This record gives sequence, structure tokens and C-alpha cells, in this order.
Amino acid sequence: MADLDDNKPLRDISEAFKELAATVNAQTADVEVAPFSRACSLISPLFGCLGIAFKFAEIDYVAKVKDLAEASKSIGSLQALLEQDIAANTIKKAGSHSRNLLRVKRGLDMVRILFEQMLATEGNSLKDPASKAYAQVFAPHHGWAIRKAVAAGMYALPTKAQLLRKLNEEGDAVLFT
Ligand code: 1PZ
Repeated sequence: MADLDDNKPLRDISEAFKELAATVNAQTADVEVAPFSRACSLISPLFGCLGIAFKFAEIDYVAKVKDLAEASKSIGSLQALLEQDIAANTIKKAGSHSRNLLRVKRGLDMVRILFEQMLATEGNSLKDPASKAYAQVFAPHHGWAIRKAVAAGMYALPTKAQLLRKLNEEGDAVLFT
């Protein structure tokens, strides 16, 4: 299990995405690939807190964020990244930056909806909030075998309180139960 020491990964995530949101809302500059991929990489520690069942999701997500970080060395903005793949007709090509960006964006939606559902759902179980988030975000895009594996993994999730303790958010656990 991940040892997060005194880190507060949720705060780090929140700060990074607030900065990105400010850029998006200002509408004066394009979103750069580098800060975007850096913010996305802050999600990775969450997987270690969800148990071994989500190891496959972690490997897939981390590889795709790494690809975006690589892309940031030669491509400035997310807009330019998409335009490049549109011009080359590689939007849907396996492993293309655009396709990876879409998968990573779904990962972000998954995290957002998971925490919204954690706040909206009573009790200490993570299974219902996680199942709802997965059903909304990934299930429509995953085949039968992956959906079954994820459904099985849901039984091995920690409780809400355990998750928040691992994320060093113990004091706020009461908000979620
Ligand atoms: C709390 C519960 C968390 C549940 C997380 C469920 C995540 C779904 C697990 C999916 C297993 C990943 C298996 C690989 C899927 C790939 O086929 C696809 C397509 O990739 P491509 O063909 O383009 O290479 N990949 C994805 O759909 C991206 C999966 C990323 C998972 C990120 C989840 C983030 C959740 C974080 C929760 C803290």
C-alpha cells in the first residue's frame, strides 16, 4: 500500500486543477500540455489507496499521462495537440496523443464524479459511489470483460473512512459519512 506520509494528495490535486481552471476560464491563453499532464499525474497516488484490483487502471492511466508529458516537449497546447492529430487523421489511432488525452480526461471525470458521489451518498461504503462513477464515465466505452473485472474489483475497495485516512484527510472523514 502506498505510503503517503504527511502528503495531502487531494489538496495538491485541487490546487493544480484550480490553476488550470483559471486559465480555461480566462479564455486568454490555451491550456498548455505540460501543466495539464503534471496535474493529471497528481491523481496517480489515489490508485495505490484503492487496492490491488485497480493496478491495471493505474498502469494504463500512468502510461497515458506519461505520453502526454512526452508530448509537452514538442507540443505547446492541448488545442495544438488535437489539431496535429486531426491533420494527420490519427485522432482515433491507438496510442495517439489525442486518444490518450481522451482516456485521461475520462479518468479525471471518474475522480470528480467519485468524490461528488462520496459526498452525496450516506454510509461508509465506497462501492456505490465508485460503481455510479464508473457506470457514467467508463462503462459505455469498456467491453464486457473489463466491466466484469471492474465490478469484481469494487468488492475489494476500502471504506470511505479508510480511503480518507490513507489520503491523510482523516479530520474530514466526517464530511463523507
Ligand atoms: C474507486 C473506484 C475506481 C474505479 C476505477 C475504475 C477504472 C477503470 C478500470 C479500467 C481498467 C483499465 C483497463 C484498460 C482499459 C483500456 O482498454 C482503455 C482504452 O485504452 P487504449 O485502447 O486507448 O489504450 N483505457 C481506458 O479506458 C483508460 C482507463 C483509465 C482509468 C483511470 C481511472 C481513474 C480513476 C481514478 C480513481 C481514483
